[in-house]
Amino acid sequence: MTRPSTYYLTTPIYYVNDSPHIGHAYTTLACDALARFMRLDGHNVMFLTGTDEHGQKVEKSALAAGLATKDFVDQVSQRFRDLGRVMNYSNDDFIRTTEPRHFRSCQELWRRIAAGGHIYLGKYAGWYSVRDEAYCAESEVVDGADGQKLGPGGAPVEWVEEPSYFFRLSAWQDRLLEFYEANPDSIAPEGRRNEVISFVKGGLRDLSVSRTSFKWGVPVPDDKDHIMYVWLDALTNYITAAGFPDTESETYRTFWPADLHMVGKDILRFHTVYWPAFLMAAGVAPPKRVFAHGWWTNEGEKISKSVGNVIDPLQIVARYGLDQVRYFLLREVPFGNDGDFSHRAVVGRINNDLANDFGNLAQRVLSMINKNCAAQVPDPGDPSEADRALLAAAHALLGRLRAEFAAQAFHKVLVIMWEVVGQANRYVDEQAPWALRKSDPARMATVLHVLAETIRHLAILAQPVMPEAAGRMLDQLGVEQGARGFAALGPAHALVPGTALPRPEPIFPRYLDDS
Ligand code: ME8
Repeated sequence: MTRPSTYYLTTPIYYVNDSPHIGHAYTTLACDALARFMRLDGHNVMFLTGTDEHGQKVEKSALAAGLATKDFVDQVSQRFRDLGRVMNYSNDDFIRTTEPRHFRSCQELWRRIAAGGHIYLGKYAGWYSVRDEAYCAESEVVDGADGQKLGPGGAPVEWVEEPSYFFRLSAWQDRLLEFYEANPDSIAPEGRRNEVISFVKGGLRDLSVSRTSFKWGVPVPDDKDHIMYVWLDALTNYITAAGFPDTESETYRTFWPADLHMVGKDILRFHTVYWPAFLMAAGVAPPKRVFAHGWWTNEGEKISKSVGNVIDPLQIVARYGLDQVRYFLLREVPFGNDGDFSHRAVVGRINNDLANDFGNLAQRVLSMINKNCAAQVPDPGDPSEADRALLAAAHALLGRLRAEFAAQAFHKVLVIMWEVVGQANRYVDEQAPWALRKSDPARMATVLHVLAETIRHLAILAQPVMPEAAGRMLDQLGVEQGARGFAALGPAHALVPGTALPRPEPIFPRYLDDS
């Protein structure tokens, strides 16, 4: 037997300074849909998420909460795990940067970078944004209200002067540009790639990679006065989970380099400039691809704690239903673009796409089978041209979706699936199986079989985005657990006539507006 191909994908690891919000839920959701798709398509998948627990921002939040830093990070990290359960994420691992395996990995990466002569001791004197955990060049800093200095993202910056180790990032400009050139898919979408290339072409300054003014971090090997810069520590999580520094281990050899780091556009530079440079300096292969998605706003406004409009994923799941939220987030916005979360938009998607289009299709067909075919899969008979056309569209879905998942075009996946939902709804209207019940029961059976087969394809393919709802739909079609992978798509695994079906229950109820 040939070994299945492998796929390693990661989310950012989230700061534990505060509870998770919709933005965090979104990134991990996108990865979850992709991980599920790849597994159902027969790949050996490793899907990683976790929490970023060091640095000044987290330390300050712990202080403000009046808790010991370790107790605070334990508590908040747990909220991210809990979110994972509520959102039905299928991650294979959850990494915390406070774990021993991660200390070992960071320190070994540092040693390898240092051994190559890429690190030197100096002194940092410049601006630092605690909110972004980022150094800011003088030219990036602007005056805000009350004389407060602000960094490029609008976050306050403070003047820092301290002994620091530096990474010779300036020496990596040409090699990074060569890497981008040789690997055109390594940064997506295209606009983000261009942004990174022009940033690197503008010249790179050496990067401060250690801090001495506080202690909440991974100690620099052989120099107890320094802890590692939180971004060097955080980025390293991706190789820690793959087993680094045990580069001969099965996991590492199977999964590194990662196939995809999914991130938000705010942290693109860290992932596409610093991270590949650190890795290349240590003699480790860089990740194959970084995709930077867009930003969610709430009813048109920037989501921020100070505005008080942070969207709690637990609340929206309780209000709208889990798979409804999963569908909405991936369908509403072309993946990569910014998007707006509004109650109206969510209700529109639930009532139109899910209840009217897909839910109603399944409910109509399954009820007719229940009533008119003795609750058994009907006999396919001889297909007509119209039957073949609909089935052909259903059979063609996998190939089309593969291409869209490979490009992380989640919204297109759903648009394509709904084309077939629409086609099936038109077919029901044209074939009017209810009118055939008396006049031509054999033809009615054929029509209902074609429809059930189409729904089987749609439900199998809907599992990555809506695992629970699609699973219930497959239950209602009598599809066994072992026949839900993509290997079961196509005519060879068609529903078997005579299979008893349970009583159909509506899967996507309408949302009755309460606002
Ligand atoms: O940056 N819309 O963690 P973080 C969409 N620890 N996505 C959003 C969002 C929004 N409004 N807000 C946040 C960090 N996100 C570092 C990462 S990785 C080695 C270290 C998502 O808690 C988006 O994925 O600030 C963004 O990149 C991430 O949360 C930032 O999470």
